Amino acid sequence: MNIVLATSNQGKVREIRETFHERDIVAYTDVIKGFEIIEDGATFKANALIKARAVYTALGDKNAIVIADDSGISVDVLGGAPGIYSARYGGDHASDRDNLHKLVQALKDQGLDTSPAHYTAAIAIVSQEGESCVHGWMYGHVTTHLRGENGFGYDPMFIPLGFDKTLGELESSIKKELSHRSKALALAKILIEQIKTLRTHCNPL
Ligand code: ITT
Repeated sequence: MNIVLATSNQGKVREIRETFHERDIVAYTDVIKGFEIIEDGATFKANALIKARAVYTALGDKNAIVIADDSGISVDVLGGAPGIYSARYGGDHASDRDNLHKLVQALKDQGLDTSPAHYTAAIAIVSQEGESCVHGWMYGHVTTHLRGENGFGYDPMFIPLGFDKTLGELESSIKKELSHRSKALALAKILIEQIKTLRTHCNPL
């Protein structure tokens, strides 16, 4: 079973691989040359489907099952920003660090050092059986006091509900239990199992 991840974000690749425990799960850039995908959808779902479709088409392998993750952080006092623009918040070619510091500054500009916030992940699955998309969320708050090196992206400023440490400080096993991505992947796994069952027991479409 070829499960291909339509992402070039190594943080996502690591977390998705840990969840699936599958050896035959590969990043698409390990199979074909990476290419730019224009994420011009208006929602996480639309952008996840855009990425999964683009990679499924580029692979040219009809048996592939392509998974894409579109995700981001939404901060209440900023009206939900950066949301779907999380990867580009600090500019078109911004690094994770640039984005993080821009968000810290945006909070400080409001005279605040914390706000309720949440992460969203939309996971799209594209295969010859069709297209689907599932979601997961993680609630908590953001702080301007960056702490820890674990995780990636905005994790050093995000404190999950019920905790007093950032995802940068918490063990990766805790993030795995709580995260938006883990919740969406749990649903995605069910759909992938159905595809596997269909392929094992039914005639090819
Ligand atoms: P791909 O499109 O290649 O998958 P990307 O990094 O551009 O990679 P997105 O467009 O989905 O992915 O942007 C997600 C942004 O949200 C990016 O800045 C991440 O750092 C951030 N993000 C998403 N999930 C996160 C998580 O679990 N922890 C920290 N930051 C996260």
